[in-house]
Amino acid sequence: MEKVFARPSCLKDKPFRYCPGCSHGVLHRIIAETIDRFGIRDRTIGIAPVGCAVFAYDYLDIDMVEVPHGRPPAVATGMKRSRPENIIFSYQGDGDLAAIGTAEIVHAAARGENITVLFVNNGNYGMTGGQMAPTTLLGQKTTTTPAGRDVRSAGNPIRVCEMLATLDGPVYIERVALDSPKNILAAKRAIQKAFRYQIEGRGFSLIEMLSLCPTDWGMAPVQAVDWVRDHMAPYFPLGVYKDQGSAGKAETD
Ligand SMILES: Cc1ncc(C[n+]2csc(CCOP(=O)(O)OP(=O)(O)O)c2C)c(N)n1
Repeated sequence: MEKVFARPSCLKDKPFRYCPGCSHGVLHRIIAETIDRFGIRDRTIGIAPVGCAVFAYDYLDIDMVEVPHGRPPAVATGMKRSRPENIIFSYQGDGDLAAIGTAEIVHAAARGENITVLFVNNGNYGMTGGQMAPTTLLGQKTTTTPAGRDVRSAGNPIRVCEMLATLDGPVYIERVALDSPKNILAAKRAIQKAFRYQIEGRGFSLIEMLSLCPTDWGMAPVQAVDWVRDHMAPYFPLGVYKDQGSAGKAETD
């Protein structure tokens, strides 16, 4: 009998502790499948800061480093420069990457470091109970914006892909969503491409993933799927913002 499906070798055989409908488990699987696909398990190092990403070490059976809030691009820079044979990816939430770590991501992108950044945009600070993040939508209720985010006091949400795509440093920037099987497959192709570009030495890649956080959004998972499609994606359009390596071969599922 032909085997058509198997657990990725670097995904541990244990249940995820994430909330129902959370996107982190989906992303963990995609990362594990990508590492298996390229046969890079022995030389891949993941970097996770605080935030729900901190649990990734518990599921991905690879070398993982935990770093302070917002600092993954700085740590990734040092690791990649000192050990260029390793494949280095960061796994960052929107509070991490777009608030406390804004300086680090902007400068790592501007320098064009040969690293892969996986950016989980779930519209809030998930781990600490759903506070406003830079990506919280106008009008969106969070624990720190109980009446909805107000532009007069909290400013506008930040579109990270669009902002970083203005820099000369990055090679590849794409925004995807983890809200449907079709979009998850597209996310997998984007992540594979970003890893391939690093393996080929092309430079800095960032994949932003619109992700579900039903618990902190106060929604059922099915409502959260609708929220991503109807509210997040119109403000954060999916698509490729920069791809300077597209002459390479296309990814397959
Ligand atoms: C320097 C520092 N400041 C604040 C915190 C508290 N803290 C822990 S997780 C977190 C928010 C993480 O949100 P995000 O990066 O969006 O990730 P998510 O949990 O939503 O996946 C904060 C503020 C901390 N651990 N360290």
